[in-house]
Amino acid sequence: MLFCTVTYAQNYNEALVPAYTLPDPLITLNNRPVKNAKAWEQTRRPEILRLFENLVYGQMPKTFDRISYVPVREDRSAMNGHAILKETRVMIYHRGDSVSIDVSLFVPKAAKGAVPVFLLINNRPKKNTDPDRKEKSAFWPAEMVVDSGYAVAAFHVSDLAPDDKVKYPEGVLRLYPEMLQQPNGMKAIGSWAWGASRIMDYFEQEPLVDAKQVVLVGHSRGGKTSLWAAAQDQRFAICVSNCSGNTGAALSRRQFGERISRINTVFPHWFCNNYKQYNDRENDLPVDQHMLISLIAPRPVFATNATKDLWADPTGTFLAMKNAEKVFALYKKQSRLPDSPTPVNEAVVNSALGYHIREGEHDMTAFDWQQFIRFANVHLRK
Ligand code: GTR
Repeated sequence: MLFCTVTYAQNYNEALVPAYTLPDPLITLNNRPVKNAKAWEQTRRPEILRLFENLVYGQMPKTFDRISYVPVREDRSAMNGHAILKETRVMIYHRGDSVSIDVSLFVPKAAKGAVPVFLLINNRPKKNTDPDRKEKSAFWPAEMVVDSGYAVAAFHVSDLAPDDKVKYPEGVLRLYPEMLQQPNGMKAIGSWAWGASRIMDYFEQEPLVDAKQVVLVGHSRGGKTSLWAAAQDQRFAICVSNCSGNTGAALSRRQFGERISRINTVFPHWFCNNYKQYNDRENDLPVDQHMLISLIAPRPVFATNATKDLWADPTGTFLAMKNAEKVFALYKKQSRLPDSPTPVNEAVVNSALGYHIREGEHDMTAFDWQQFIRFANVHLRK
């Protein structure tokens, strides 16, 4: 038997980053400068959104027949009496078929009125978001978030699309099978992002939470998803993208750590088929990831990295955030990111574009969540 191993040359040496020119978020495809928020919203933002839809993440379905919110469980003395737990099944019906998304929501018991909520896109095993709190994980430190006065919620990506290159159509895409034939049809990451928006639909009619103050959180592949969901759906108030790396918050053109060719080969079920044209052709893409972050403006974005996670290109993430600043500036939203990457473990939160690099591995930890809460404290009114 012949074993064939494909190796991908990965660069971890800053000196070997090739020279590159980023597409300008403020120059239209017709070469016109974008000078104000109106021109951004009317011309350039839709243009960039279409490019990401058609070339990277794939289009999302715009309609469905019906949605319903089925109460599953309510426990008014969860977390030793500190929280109300509400479990709900969000059911989406289309063309005689349906998908269901289970959402767990903890709301501080002491809250008066609707509270802001952190929503996690869970791409790790379900035990990380155990509603019974028998298992506790720093990946979703629900008690800590509730103690800070916020509600906290989670759903699991597998309810929308299995994270598997063969099985990914066995979720939302069952309702929209035509997308599978389209070169710009969404796959798993689009399906997960679509799910985040359906949870937003639920929040809009859930009296315990303030749907105008939803902080969407994702880690790694979930962090790619949180950015794409917040870019698409302007109802999300804040986006947190933790260690999201390639095709997340990191610039592709730097070709540092993971590259487009590698992500499309190992995870062919994440992005649309058109994206594969850009394998080893980063410079031919009319977008780079600073433009994805720009689409979220003027809403605050917080991105993170970890010192040992060079795969996700921390410097490229910081630079993507820096290169989105001028779009936020159209809205007079100040970025206080320094000119060069921040010192380890020092979060910049008092800024429309927030960032930290944490000591340690590719992960989402209590330290990360403490900074998300600080960031929300600055940008939301509780
Ligand atoms: C890696 C992948 C990254 C990131 C990560 C994760 O294998 O190359 O892009 O998504 O998985 O999701 O933890």
